[in-house]
Amino acid sequence: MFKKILIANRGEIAVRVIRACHEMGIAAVAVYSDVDRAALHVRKADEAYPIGAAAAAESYLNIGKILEVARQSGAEAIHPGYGFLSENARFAEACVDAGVKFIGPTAAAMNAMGSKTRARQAMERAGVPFVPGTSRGLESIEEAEEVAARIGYPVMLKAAAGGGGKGMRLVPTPDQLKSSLEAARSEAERSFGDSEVYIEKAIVNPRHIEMQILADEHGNTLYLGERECSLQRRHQKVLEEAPSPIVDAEMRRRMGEVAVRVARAANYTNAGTVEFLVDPQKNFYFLEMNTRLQVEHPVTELVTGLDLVHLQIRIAAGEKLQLRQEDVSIRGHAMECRIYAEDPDNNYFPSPGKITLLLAPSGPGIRRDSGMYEGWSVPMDYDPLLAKLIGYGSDREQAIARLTRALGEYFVGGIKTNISLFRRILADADFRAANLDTGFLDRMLRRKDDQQVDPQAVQVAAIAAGIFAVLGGAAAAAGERANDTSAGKSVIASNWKNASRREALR
Ligand code: MV4
Repeated sequence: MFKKILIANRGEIAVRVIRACHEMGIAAVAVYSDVDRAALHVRKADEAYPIGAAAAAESYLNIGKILEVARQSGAEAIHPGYGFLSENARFAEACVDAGVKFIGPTAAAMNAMGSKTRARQAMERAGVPFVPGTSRGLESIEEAEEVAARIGYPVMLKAAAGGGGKGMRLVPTPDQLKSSLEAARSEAERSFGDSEVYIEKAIVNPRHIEMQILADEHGNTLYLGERECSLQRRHQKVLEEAPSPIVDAEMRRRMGEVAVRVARAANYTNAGTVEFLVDPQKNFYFLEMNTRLQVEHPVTELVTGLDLVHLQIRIAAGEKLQLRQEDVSIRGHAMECRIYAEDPDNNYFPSPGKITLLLAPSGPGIRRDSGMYEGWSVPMDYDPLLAKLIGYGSDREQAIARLTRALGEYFVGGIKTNISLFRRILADADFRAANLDTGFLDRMLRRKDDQQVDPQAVQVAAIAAGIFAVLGGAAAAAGERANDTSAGKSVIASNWKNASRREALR
């Protein structure tokens, strides 16, 4: 087993991996950019090294710098977390060249999945079901018209180098095909430097369900059940759960076996995720494979009782999986809320700043994977994910009840967060009935009646204003500073202002 691992990441996922290292008796090496000197992952690691300026290209994407720290610190392996270098085949290759074990799949497996058309060709050979369409780039508008007419509208144009929704275009009718193809091509060229575009039949109102897989370096490949990830906005997942409310044991076995076939076809090792689109009739189609540990891995951990990061490290160290498929079982229900530093009243725009007060929930059935602490300032340079709050229960209802209770306990002062969004989602009748698809959140956010204020909330606000008026007034009378925590700064309280506020509340 490794004695020391470098974590080439930041935030909650770096903390998550450091925890696994410590549980396994492994020393953890952190790297940090200029703005992350005081970040939580730096504090929790056994050693920490600066790697450059805030811009990710200078630090967390800087392959040379990170390998230099690995050499200097004597780390034998690197865990990339998610994002940053986690799916970069050149980095995986550079690790091999530097004699450091990359905790993840090989560069070859990443490359096999990197091009969507190449992945489709491989899956065609492996007999994996995918959405009807082409498995190579479109040569001409005539070809596009011919294929679209054969598979039927609506169709979807996708960039071969894309993924995660970038460079994708929905074409509802034939008259829009030509302009959409031109637009998709130029967007693909601009975003990926590769104008290859292919065509698929569009699935209307699909669910997004993904299967976790795990493969050791001795030919053993397992599936660990699915995650329902349909609640997303602008291709950003917001809430995930396991198991999917629509997947029964038989469908899980079929999806799992397909996912294992996908992984085997790519000679895949370590942890990976096979994404499926599921239509309203529960037909499922291979979409793409994510060659990393995912943000939402905790829901799988809670329902399987397995620690995915421990298993990743063991696999990378060359151990054989001690687990057989029949040992994997799903128990209970787990649900994850992604807590972002963003402003619900300003179209969920990022809201960096100093965390002035932090009251964190815990208690039965609650797991919190967090990268923040009170007094820390959220930098504006990275993804605004602050923490993940995960609820677990014996069934979906209990998981929702515990999560709702925990969200009520959560208070993050000084910055705006999307915590209130989850209270709305968890209270939604369609959500509770598990009527979900990838359009759910947009529909919920557009609904007017949902946005009307709760009369009780108005009373609570009035009471809070009253308390502020009295306490703020007292502070002003004593010539002290009153804390205006909502703006994250101190203000001199004005006796005049306080007097008029008290008047207004009479
Ligand atoms: C689709 C689709 C419908 N039909 N493909 C979006 C992300 C990218 N990885 C694939 N995506 C989609 N591909 C066909 N043939 C609908 C989506 C899609 C989607 C997929 C998963 C999760 C959320 C989504 C939101 C909008 C569209």
